[in-house]
Amino acid sequence: MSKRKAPQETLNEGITDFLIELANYERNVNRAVHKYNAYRKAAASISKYPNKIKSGTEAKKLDGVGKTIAEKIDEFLTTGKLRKIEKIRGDETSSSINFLTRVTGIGPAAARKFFEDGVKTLEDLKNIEHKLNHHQQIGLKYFEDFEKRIPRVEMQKMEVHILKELDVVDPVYIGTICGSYRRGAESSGDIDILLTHPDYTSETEKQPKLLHAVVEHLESIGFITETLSKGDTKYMGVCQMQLKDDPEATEEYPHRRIDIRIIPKDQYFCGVLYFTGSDVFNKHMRTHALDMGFTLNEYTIRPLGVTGMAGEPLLVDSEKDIFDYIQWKYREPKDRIE
Ligand code: DCT
Ligand code: MG
Repeated sequence: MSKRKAPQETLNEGITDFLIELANYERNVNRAVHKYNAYRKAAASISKYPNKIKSGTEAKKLDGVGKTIAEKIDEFLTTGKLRKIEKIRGDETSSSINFLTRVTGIGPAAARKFFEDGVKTLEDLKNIEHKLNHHQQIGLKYFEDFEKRIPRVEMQKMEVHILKELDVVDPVYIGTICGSYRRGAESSGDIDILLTHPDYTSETEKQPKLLHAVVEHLESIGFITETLSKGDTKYMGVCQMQLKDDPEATEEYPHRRIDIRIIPKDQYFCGVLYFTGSDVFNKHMRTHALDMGFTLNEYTIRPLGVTGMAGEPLLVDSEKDIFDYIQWKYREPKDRIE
């Protein structure tokens, strides 16, 4: 999961940028996840709107834009800024906590704790490096690199490279680079890879070896450079595209965040759907699924009985099957914004 969302390059980017800034403030400083979701949802629907918004009233017609957000849009359109944002930026507690959460491994709770202990800046973190856990130490070490978004051309090169190496480990693996890349984004915050293997289904035991074999191979060729966590089904680490694998490159590539998950074959498409996102789209789709009497998550889609109990997982052979079950028109990854 990446820390910072790409700035929106749309007709209404002034508005969507301030909504994302407010969203981050609510999540990181106030730990108000519902408000975070509400701001993200409004930003997502505004970013899809094809006209330049001229008033709060106009914006209010869109999904997820209520009275409070409409008022903020009016203030922004009239004065060119927002008092609430100015206040947040000017407040030391808020700006420090917000800053600290940009380090991977530091969530809102840890950030607040550091702040209360007087740790507020990158320098402060370096001085207490021994008190950071391994994940946070790596976050600090590569802070500048992880702040950089990954250009699509580099994502494409990594995709080719990773899939080629996956084939070396065992040609029967299936791998998909999901996340914003699969949605066609011009840049991505991290690399989200999903794997499956015919020997691994929800009926078999967990097969950590199938995940670890891939990770170890990518380490041995120097692509994966650090490990943040390594579980049975989920790996989090750091990778770097190497100059030897890219003859056209003129300078070293930054280090990038990489997440790899292995999913049972019969659950692969629910996984691909979930990890393609966006997160806002996923919430929307899950809500619609519930309205239609299904419960959908990253593993399965199951019908809900009259008592609200979930039944057996339904057979899924493609992403489209999932849309069909809930009677939704299929949406290509590039259209899965909100
Ligand atoms: N996801 C989700 N809900 C979350 C977090 C993640 O549904 N709270 C899903 C949707 C996207 C996918 O996981 C990968 O997450 P990120 O990497 O955070 O998102 P992204 O869309 O790939 O964006 P970025 O370019 O910033 O990585
Ligand atoms: Mg991502």
